[in-house]
Parts: sequence; C-alpha cells; structure tokens
Amino acid sequence: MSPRKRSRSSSISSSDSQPRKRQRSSSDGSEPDKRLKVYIVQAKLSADEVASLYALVDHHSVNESLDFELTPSPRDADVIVTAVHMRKRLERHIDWALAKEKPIVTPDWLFNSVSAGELLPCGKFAALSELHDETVHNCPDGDDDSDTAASSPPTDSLLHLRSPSQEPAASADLDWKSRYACCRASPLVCVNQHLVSRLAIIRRSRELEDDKISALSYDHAIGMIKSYPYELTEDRLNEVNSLPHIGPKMISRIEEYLDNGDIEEAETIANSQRYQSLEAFTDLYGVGATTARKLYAAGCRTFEDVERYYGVSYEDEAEEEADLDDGLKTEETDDLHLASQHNDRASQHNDRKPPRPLRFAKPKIPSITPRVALDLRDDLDQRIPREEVQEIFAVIVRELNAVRPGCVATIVGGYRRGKSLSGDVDIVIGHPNLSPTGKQVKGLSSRLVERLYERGLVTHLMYLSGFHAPDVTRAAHWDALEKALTVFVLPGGVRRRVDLIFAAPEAYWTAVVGWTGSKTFERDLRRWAAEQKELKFDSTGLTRRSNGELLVPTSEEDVFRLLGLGWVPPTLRNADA
Ligand code: DCP
Ligand code: MG
Repeated sequence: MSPRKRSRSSSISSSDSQPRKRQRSSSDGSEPDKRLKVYIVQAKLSADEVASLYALVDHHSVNESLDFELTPSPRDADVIVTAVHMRKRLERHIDWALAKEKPIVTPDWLFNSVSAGELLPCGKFAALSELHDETVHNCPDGDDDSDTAASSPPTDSLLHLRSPSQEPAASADLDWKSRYACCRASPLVCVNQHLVSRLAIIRRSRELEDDKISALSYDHAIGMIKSYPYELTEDRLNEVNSLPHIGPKMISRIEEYLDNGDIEEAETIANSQRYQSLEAFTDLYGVGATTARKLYAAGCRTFEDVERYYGVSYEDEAEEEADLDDGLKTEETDDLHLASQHNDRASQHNDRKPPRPLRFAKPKIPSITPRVALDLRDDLDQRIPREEVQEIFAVIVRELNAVRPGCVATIVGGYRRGKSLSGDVDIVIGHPNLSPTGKQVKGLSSRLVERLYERGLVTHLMYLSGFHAPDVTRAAHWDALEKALTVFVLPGGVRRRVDLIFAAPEAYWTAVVGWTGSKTFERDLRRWAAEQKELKFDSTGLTRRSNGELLVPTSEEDVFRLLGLGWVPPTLRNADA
C-alpha cells in the first residue's frame, strides 16, 4: 500500500524546514498505513450519535486523503473521538499516558473533516483543553504544528456540519400560544396525542375528499394542540378556546372528545369502506387523492380491483413508456396521474419552473408505471427503522464521494425529527466548494443516480430534476436545487423510497430546513417569512421580497436568525399529527 498522501500538500512542502508531525501508526513499522484508524469513545454520546459516527467512519473511504476505519483499540488509533471533556471521565476509558500520545478530538472534527474533504487541524477541536497541545502535535492533518493560523477550519465554506450532540437547546422565546408553528415547540408525541390522532383522521378524510379549506383548518388546529403543553381537561377549555386557529367547531370536537373519549365522526370515517379504500390506494406510489377517488368511482375497493383496473391498460402503458425519452419521466413529458405525488412534492417545495429534461445516454433506469407501483407496494408500505436509514445514508455518502469527493450530506425528513420509523429517506447533499456557485453540485444528481443504478442500489427513478432555468422573478435562486426521487435497495433488503436533494452551497441550509419538515412547520415558516418579515423562504433560498436580495445562511441556526426566529431543534418541529 502506498504511503498516505497528505492533504494540503502545498503547506507541507512550504514548511519542510519546520518540525515534522508524527507519522501515522503502521502495523509492521515500515511505511505508514493509508487508512486513518479512528477510535470512538461512546460515553456521553447517544445511541443515534454513536451510530451516525460509526456510519460516517465506516463508510468514509472518500479519497486518498480521507480514508477512515474504526479500530476497537485506543492504542491502535490515529485519532480518538470523544464528547468527554473532563480528564477524570476520560480516564475511565483511556489511560492518561496513552491519551497524551494521541489527538483527542470532538466529533465535530470528524464531521468537519468530511465536510471539508480533508483532514482538518485538530487544535480547534481538542476535546480536553489540558490536552490541547498534545492533540495539535499528534494531529493527523497535513499541517505543521507551529502554524497557528492553519489550525482553524476553512472559513470559505458554508458547509461546516456539526454533530447532533452539539445542537443548541431550544430557544427560550418559543411560545405555545403563537399562531405560527415555527415559533412553537412541537414534540413528536405530545401530551394530547390520542386526541390529535382522532382529529388527524378527520383531517385526512377532508384531504382525500378534496376539501382543502377544512383540511387546512385541521392542520392548524392539530399544530396548536401538538404544542399545547398541558393535558387537556374541562378546566382548560377556556384557555384552549383563546388560542389561535381553535374556533367554535374545533372546541365542540374537543368537548365531545373530553366527554366520550372519542369523536364520533372520526370513528365513522375510520370504519367507512370509502375512507379505507382511498387511504389504501394513496399508499400506492404516485396515486394521489384525485386518482384514488377516480379508482373508487370506477368500482375499485381493494388492491385486487386496482390490479384488474390497470391490467386492462398495460398495453397503453407500454406505449406511453415508449414515448418517454430514455425512460426518464420529467414534469414536462409526464402526464400520467402516477406523477401526481412527486409533482405535489415539487410544488410544495416551491419549484415553480418546470425543470429542464435531463437525458441519460445510458443506462435506462426504469420509471414507475402503474404495474410497477403495484409490484412495489408490499415493500414501500413498510416503514424504515432508524438503523436502516443510517445504513442507506452511509452507502449513499460512500457512492457520492466516489462520484464527487468532499461532498457533505444530511439526513432530513421525519428521521431528523426523531421518528423511529420513516416512510422514506430524505437526504440533502451539498459540496463545500463555493466557486463557481453550484458547480460542484450541478449534474451530480444524474451522475450519482447512474452510479447507484449500475451498482444495483437504485432500481427505479421516479423523477429527476436539474437545476432550474433562470427565473426573472427569482434570479438569485435559479440554480439552487436538483432532485432525484428514487427506489433504493440495500443488497438483499426491502426496496425503499429515497429522495436525494442536491443543493448549491448557498442553498444548503435552507434545503436542510425546508426538507426537515414537518409539513405544517414548513408552511408556517413560509407564512411567517412573508407576513412578518417581508421575506420569501423556501427550500431553495431566502430572499427579501422588496428587492429580491438573496440572504445566504451559513448554518441552520443562521436560517432561523435571518428569519428573526428563535432556534427550534428538529425534534421539536413535529407540528403535524
Ligand atoms: N415537505 C413539505 N410539504 C409537503 C411534503 C414535504 O414541506 N407537503 C417537506 C417537509 C417534510 C419533508 O419535506 O418533512 C420530507 O417529506 P416526506 O414526505 O418525506 O415527509 P417526512 O419525512 O416528514 O415523513 P415520512 O417519514 O413519511 O417520510
Ligand atoms: Mg421522509
């Protein structure tokens, strides 16, 4: 194995006369190992944090300068990662004499090194202040110890990721009486969750029946109840009555619930054939409420009926497919109703311009037809446990970095809000290189998807958008996001929906906020921005309404700061049922 190539080679060669850093440990004492051995001290890290660090290390064979592997022994480690900051606590896990021989860094060093695409100097990330100097000296980065300027992470990048353990606590300003979900704390499970689940049935029925106004009222009311901090009782009705979005109709629902422990209409809806069929049909990928109602009107009640319904049109379907260039569906070419779901999603994320069609010269990645959607149903119906989300993420990050080294990525969606089971995996992908804007990310969606398909990891592609054509009303945002909505499968695993969102650096943090959700939280962010701040917010960016000026956040907290909002941690953004 060839000696590991040092990152920042220019700074190494320019400082040849300076004291040399320690060589990486090697098994046979001859030449240094190429891979960087990482030991993770689990103390003070949550199970999720440990899992994501393991995934990051395990799968970060990024390029020659970033190639990690886990080691079970601190003695063999080239770097020790820990959230422990006290000597006494660390000594429970690592002998002090050994600790002095190793760089002891916080998880942020790992996140930021991956983000920067190179090993960063350790000084800023020393986990114990009393081991700062030893950590700097033993650091595996390519820089010289004496160069203090080099011990800061690069300042030209917007994409310094942070480990979840470093996330700040919720702002003290959050107010459960606010009319905006983005100003309230909404936990995954609230104290009145059973009531919320009953209201959610009525809300869903309104949505399925295309009663948008009523569905929106329920969204708002459910959001208020999610943030209400007390168990609802008769004594509290007056207080709840005075909350925004809770009108007389909602109060009568709540009263009924308090009297009977349930809401009759919710019960009736849940037991109705129509509701059950429409709910089931919309579980089929691509079938929205309109198509579900159409199927029901055509006499379909079960999936077998739907199979029969589409069975007669398989030939038409084949013809329609043949019309689509290279099998790739785009918003422009796709008028199949099965596109409704991703079209919904695209519009919800305010992608107002239809994307340019992208073409694959090779290979042809299958798209979703009614028959395929029915075939996928058993797999896509199954929720995804957190561990598998992490595993999928790690594989995608590995492949991503093979296509374009130095990329960063964040799992967003329900997973990030703390859901134990997710409907799909949503990942925002970016590259820290700012100049020229978006260049490192542009075209990445099709390249990554092709690679995943070639490796059998992606089986279908429902939708692929490129960066948008310039839009005069929104010039600054025009090329901010690419998207690939895919069916992904780990070897021998269940097929899963995976959405990949590629963001230019200046749109990375708005994309992270915009895709973390929940839906009502996002809607209220947009409302807040427009009504209270004269700003336009969506996942592609943040602009001043008056002059179109683009505001570029440098972190997720910065998005909240620019919007004049207190920080809401992802796990408190669960404003939907
Ligand atoms: N989103 C949105 N509005 C929508 C749909 C989605 O703002 N109508 C944003 C917020 C969502 C995020 O995108 O949280 C991801 O969408 P998903 O449909 O994947 O929803 P979740 O990830 O929240 O839940 P699930 O576990 O079902 O995937
Ligand atoms: Mg999701």
